[in-house]
Amino acid sequence: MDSTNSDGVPLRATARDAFKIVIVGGFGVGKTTMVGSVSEIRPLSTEEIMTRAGVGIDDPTAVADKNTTTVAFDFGRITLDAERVLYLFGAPGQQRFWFLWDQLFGGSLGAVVLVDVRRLAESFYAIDRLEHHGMPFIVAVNRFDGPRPPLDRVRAALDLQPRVPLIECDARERDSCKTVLIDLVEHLASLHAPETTP
Ligand SMILES: Nc1nc2c(ncn2[C@@H]2O[C@H](COP(=O)(O)OP(=O)(O)OP(=O)(O)O)[C@@H](O)[C@H]2O)c(=O)[nH]1
Ligand SMILES: [Mg+2]
Repeated sequence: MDSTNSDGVPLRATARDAFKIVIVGGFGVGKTTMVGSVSEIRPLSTEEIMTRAGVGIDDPTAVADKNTTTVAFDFGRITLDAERVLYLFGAPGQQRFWFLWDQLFGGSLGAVVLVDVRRLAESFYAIDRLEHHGMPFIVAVNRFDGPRPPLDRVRAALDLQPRVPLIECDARERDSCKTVLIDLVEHLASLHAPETTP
């Protein structure tokens, strides 16, 4: 029997394999936006109005028109094919909720680290935690207005290993987000592919 969300694509009866993917990154880099853009079901989100609890901790200046923040996680779904679905979990970005990340990583196959180049340092913690967990990830630079440094400079600034894919995206565009997820799935597949001998 199909399980149908109130305003979304029904989960196919043939779906057998579910893969959990986490979208992680610093405060206000566009994680909730990405889950909402790409999810085929109305995403579950835990947005709350930002309060004074974040004053002095979070830096809202780079995201001036932002007045809500994720306090637990975002959840969405995308069907890959008849048998496989991705479940997307968007992590909360405010530092005071980072303790939730380790639980969110449980059972995840891989992660997307979403980055705002204006605040690169906020990505360090995400990369550090993923490396600590040994979880494969790719890095996606979310295109905000402002500077567009070349990707090789971003790679150097983040001290990314050569095998970690680094791409650009627009978290507001469904096709762009789909490309990010496909790149992650291809990266995961390449890590599990048997070594070929010349
Ligand atoms: N210009 C531009 N704005 C964006 C883009 N992606 C997101 N935004 C805006 O940036 C703000 C932050 O988006 P969110 O999706 O809430 O960010 P988040 O990473 O989930 O934030 P937290 O959960 O609070 O850490 C929102 O006001 C979005 O409308 C983008 O690609 N370009
Ligand atoms: Mg969010």
